[in-house]
Amino acid sequence: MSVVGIDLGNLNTVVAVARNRGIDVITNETSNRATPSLVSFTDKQRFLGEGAKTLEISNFKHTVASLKRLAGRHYDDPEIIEKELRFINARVVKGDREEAAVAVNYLNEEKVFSFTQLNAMFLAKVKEFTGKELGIPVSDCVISCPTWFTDSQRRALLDAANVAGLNCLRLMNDTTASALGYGITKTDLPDPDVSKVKPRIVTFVDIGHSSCQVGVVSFVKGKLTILGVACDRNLGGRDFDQVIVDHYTKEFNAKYKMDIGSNAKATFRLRQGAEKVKKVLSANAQAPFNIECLLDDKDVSALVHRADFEEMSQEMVQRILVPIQQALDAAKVSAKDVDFVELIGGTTRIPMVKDAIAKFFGGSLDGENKLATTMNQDEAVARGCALQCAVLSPVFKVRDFTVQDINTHPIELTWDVNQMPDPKKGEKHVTSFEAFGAHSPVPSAKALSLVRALRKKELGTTGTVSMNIKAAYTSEAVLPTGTKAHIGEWVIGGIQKLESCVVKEGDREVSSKANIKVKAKLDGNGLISIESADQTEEVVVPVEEAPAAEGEEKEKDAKDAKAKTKKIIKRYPLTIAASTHGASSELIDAWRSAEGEMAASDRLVVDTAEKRNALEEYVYETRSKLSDQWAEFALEADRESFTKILYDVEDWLYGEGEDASKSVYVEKLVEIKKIGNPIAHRYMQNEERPYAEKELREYI
Ligand code: ATP
Ligand code: K
Ligand code: MG
Repeated sequence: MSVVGIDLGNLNTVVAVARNRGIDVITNETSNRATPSLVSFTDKQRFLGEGAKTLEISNFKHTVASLKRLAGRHYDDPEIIEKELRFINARVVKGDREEAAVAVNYLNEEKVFSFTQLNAMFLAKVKEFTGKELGIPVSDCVISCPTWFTDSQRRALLDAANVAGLNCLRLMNDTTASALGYGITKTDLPDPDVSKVKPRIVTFVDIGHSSCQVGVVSFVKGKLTILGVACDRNLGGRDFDQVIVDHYTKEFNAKYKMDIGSNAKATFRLRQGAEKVKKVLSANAQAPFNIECLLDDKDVSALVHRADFEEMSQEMVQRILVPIQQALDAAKVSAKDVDFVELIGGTTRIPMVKDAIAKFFGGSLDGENKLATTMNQDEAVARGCALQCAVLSPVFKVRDFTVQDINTHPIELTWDVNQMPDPKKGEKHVTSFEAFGAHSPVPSAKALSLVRALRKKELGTTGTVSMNIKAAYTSEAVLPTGTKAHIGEWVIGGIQKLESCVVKEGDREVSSKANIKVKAKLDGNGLISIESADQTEEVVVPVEEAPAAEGEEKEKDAKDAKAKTKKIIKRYPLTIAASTHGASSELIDAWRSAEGEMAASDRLVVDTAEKRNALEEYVYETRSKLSDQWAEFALEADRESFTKILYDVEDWLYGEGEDASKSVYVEKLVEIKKIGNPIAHRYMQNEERPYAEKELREYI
């Protein structure tokens, strides 16, 4: 069984696996430890990861980036227009479920794919190259997501994993993954069994390509507790690239009399160049900024000094300190109580960023500081996910390590007390309750006791009624703009009018109400669900006849000892029907079969190219052999006619046969081998070398 951790980055995805020796990062088909998170569509096939990267410019409009960020987002989300579109070259449209989707040309047709599907395509690729490297099919995995991801974004990623055929055991917050990797490998953590020992406080600052996340974490031997988290959802490496782009768009426009902004591809190439410049400046005082044929066949060039870049980025560097302070505040920890600061993510390589963080914690980059670099900043998240997968996997034995995460967005539950409230009696329709507050521990569960008034008219023919429980974020203000507060709705069905719940005045029934016990859970994925719902009633039963049957709880012995009765709580399980942001099982199935078809069609394209290459190779090799080592084993006339046939096949390959099907190439090769094989055979026999037979077999 596979034990895989996937750091699904907005720019790069890193995959780590747990093996007996420890955690290894997997290399992809081009031997890279990080895979570009991209999907590209062409008339013939899809290209995923590395393949898509090579098409980013030539197949500009049909190569999709920012897969993770746009998953589970609403198309009308103002943040998408304001903050995301400039980083996506493909056309973003509204999907069937009003979610963000793209319209691309694929197999000569315009196709719309939701970002859930795009993530599924990409994850399927990750699954494939990881499986190849491991030599076993991959299924169980843990995938990372930003701490600030909302319910709908989390469900989109889980749906994507599901469509890709991955069994995602846990969606793990980025910072928590890094923290687990840190904690489980350190052997010198304070031991809570030793009295008066203070936990170690580490702040993790992860600045990737698109966002910045901070976590303040307390460690003792065998346990980590996330004390506080905060983030800037819109601050990452791409924003540093953007300041260079903005500056040099102006400069090049003036210097070369061009209008870079009018051309999306030119802007994109400038952005790619800017990223390179930014990276060079992390290690050098200056960097050349050259792009050939940027626009109107004109080359552009400049020399960028680190000091200039730092001046341009000053404001952004200050912004990084905001979530750091917020995370400390949430954790109720001061900067001086922090023992170490671990830097994660590519953007923390910028010296100015490092320096600002060092200073914030009372040091400096040149002098003493709290910055620790005990983690691989590019691989820490993937490694943490692989460790979490190992912890969850039944096939692996890992040292016990408890992870206590934290809830970022407070969630309230709302339910209808009464379908038909009577305002004269002061009855209200709904009641609500903040079930999972900000900074409450994750995972956690809450038991709720609800009362649902029953009206005769409601009971209808079935004799039962239902009630709705809704979950929503308490405040939209803390959510990514445009995120709806609504999370999900659960219909609790089968509520009956039990005799014991009827309130009577004499013989007249005044009212009746049902007592309901519900268990709500915020699980390890950060998702809320209603786990169980029961209707309860208190009944008095004689002691002798009270069986300890299933579903019954002993309450307390009734006071009246003479009567020998006691009260018990009877539970009647209720039905739960959930409707959440996740895709329906029908849609998941449809996406799965579409993915299967696309994958098969991609494979066919690759196989066809292989067969075509085999034919081409045979033509060239045979022709040269005919005039060389095979020459004396065929009559001149036969040689000539065969050579002619080979030339014809070559012409066909570059003409009519350019785009033939796999079977046509296979048939053609079989056909010409029928002519070539007897000559090859005679040649081999003559050679009479001990390995001739073997070689011949290989040849045929
Ligand atoms: P996110 O976490 O936002 O989803 P990600 O995980 O894909 O994104 P990382 O791989 O952590 O992001 O970091 C990529 C970013 O780091 C890019 O913006 C890249 O330009 C930047 N980066 C990488 N190396 C350097 C460097 N030497 N100097 C400056 N920036 C760098
Ligand atoms: K990454
Ligand atoms: Mg990242």
